[in-house]
Amino acid sequence: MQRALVREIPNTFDRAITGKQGRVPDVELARLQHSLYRAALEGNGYAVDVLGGDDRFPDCVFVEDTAVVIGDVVVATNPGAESRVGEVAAVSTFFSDRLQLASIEAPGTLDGGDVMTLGETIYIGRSGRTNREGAEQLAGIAKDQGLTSIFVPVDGVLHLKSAVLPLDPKTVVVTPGTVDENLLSELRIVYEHPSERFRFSALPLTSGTSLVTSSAPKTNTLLRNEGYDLTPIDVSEILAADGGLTCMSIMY
Ligand code: CIR
Repeated sequence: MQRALVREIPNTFDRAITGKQGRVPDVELARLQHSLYRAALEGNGYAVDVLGGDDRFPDCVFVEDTAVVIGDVVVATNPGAESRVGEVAAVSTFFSDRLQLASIEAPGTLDGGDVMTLGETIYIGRSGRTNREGAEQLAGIAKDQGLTSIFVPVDGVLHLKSAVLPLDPKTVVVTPGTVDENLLSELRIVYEHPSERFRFSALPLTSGTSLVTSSAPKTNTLLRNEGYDLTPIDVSEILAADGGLTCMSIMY
């Protein structure tokens, strides 16, 4: 059975890191939205494991950034934001008796939001959070698992997956002008609607539908017209903290 690890919203979520000046997430609404996200995963056949939130770490709900699963290996990251480094321990402990453990070591830094595995290729964003050493360490681990790495410089956005969202193993939705699209030449690109920049996020599920953000209705219509089955959900308070749909779970 497909499983997903999620982590609850801490009481301190209104102090999560955000580039959106003056927009403070509403903690209670975020909790409601998070519970609907969990229910959507369960409704689509996932067994959901839940770690408790930790008030010392306002961003801990964004569990994706703390570990990357590649085959039977889970790579504990070294997050690029100092305030998030302590989030990793609980996630590593969770996986320690389930998968083989590897880790990104300082001076390498890496956030899981910069990692996108499609088929036999792993795209690693080189962002403000993921430095060259971190990207190279992950590429080495991925190579041992038979995957080829492509480094993608990411500028002006938080993570690779803030701007490039997989929909299926061959297709990504891209926010125009954010990455060098030559690096994505193995993939088919669909563009986020220009009036919805950074409001689209997607999480393809094994049931065949993709969770998508209801805040990007024009992009969603475009994708439906291409035949994608979409399940829109409202995650306004998650977007307010610069999160999206991939970042709240680790599939394993
Ligand atoms: C941060 O700045 O680290 C959080 N406020 C948002 C992290 C989002 N993570 C992700 O999309 N993978």
